[in-house]
Amino acid sequence: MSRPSPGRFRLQAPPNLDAEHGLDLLRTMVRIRRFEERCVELYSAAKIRGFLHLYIGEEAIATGVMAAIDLDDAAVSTYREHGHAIAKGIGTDVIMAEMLGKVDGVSRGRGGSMHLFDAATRFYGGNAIVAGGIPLAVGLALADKLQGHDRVTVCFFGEGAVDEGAFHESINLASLWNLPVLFACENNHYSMGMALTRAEAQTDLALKAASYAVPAWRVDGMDVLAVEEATRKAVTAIRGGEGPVFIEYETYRFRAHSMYDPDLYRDPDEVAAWKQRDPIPALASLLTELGHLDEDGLATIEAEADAEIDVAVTFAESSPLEPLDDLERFVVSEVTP
Ligand SMILES: Cc1ncc(C[n+]2csc(CCOP(=O)(O)OP(=O)(O)O)c2C)c(N)n1
Repeated sequence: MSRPSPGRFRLQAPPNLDAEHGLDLLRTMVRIRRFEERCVELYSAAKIRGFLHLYIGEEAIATGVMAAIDLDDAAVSTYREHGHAIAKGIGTDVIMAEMLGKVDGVSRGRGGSMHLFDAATRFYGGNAIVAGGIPLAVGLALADKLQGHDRVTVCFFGEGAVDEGAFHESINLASLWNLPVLFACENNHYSMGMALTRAEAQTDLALKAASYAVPAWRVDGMDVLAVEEATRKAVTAIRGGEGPVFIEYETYRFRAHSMYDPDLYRDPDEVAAWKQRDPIPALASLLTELGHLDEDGLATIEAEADAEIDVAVTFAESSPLEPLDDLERFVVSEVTP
């Protein structure tokens, strides 16, 4: 796989970068990072159970993409979705309660880490099935088109999902029917322990999308400003009725696939090289160079994020488990004679 070139990772400032907007992007990335770091602690304390897939290292994508879409646009995600959910605007309190399986969780504690869902912010999951969200996103986009809504659906998935038939069937229909959907492929180069280069004969993912007559391009997923700019361009075209777009955001997860994964398949030098491209210090450095941030400002952003997560954990811990009497609520069964 491609290894980033050594040396300091420098972001290019777009000429019109607004200081407050840059700081907002930084705040969102820090909030996501701190949320997940706290999840690691809670997992070690057995307060979070089951699977836990962390997004650490990939925060620039959720942050940049959500900054480029409207509140009324929809997002569909995967099991690595905490960052998407936070950036979409769901409260960290109700997300944390869901992580702990509590009734005040965003899915009433019935979903946990992989099944965050919130209709109010048009965040349509969290999905444990690789590529499972892609047909759903295309369905949402079809519904918007048929109902005449001027809305876009963003569908996040990993490069591993491009191996799945559901991806190919969905992107084909989206193209054929000219649907308002952004295929947001987060290429972190590994599908569990399987490197992209070992799984796919053609590793140029944009080329696959282009074969369905979908405009497709690749962007540096560690550069939040580049992510936002590319996504804005795509969303403008989609909203303009030009049909779907595919973007490959090149990224890397700094941690193992899940908490159960000993991570023996990645060269530690490769991991270390990608950590040099951490999107958070990269943006902080740029904002500092531009005079929009100093050490105190960064410390404040970090302290605010920590305080927010403290409140979220307190809320989650004090929320009850769903009462046993509710066990059969929302369970639909059909008895055939
Ligand atoms: C249909 C299906 N096949 C296999 C799995 C097991 N599985 C869970 S995560 C994963 C890796 C997917 O990698 P990718 O789509 O690149 O996303 P990433 O985990 O890298 O974010 C696999 C194969 C699954 N959940 N669903």
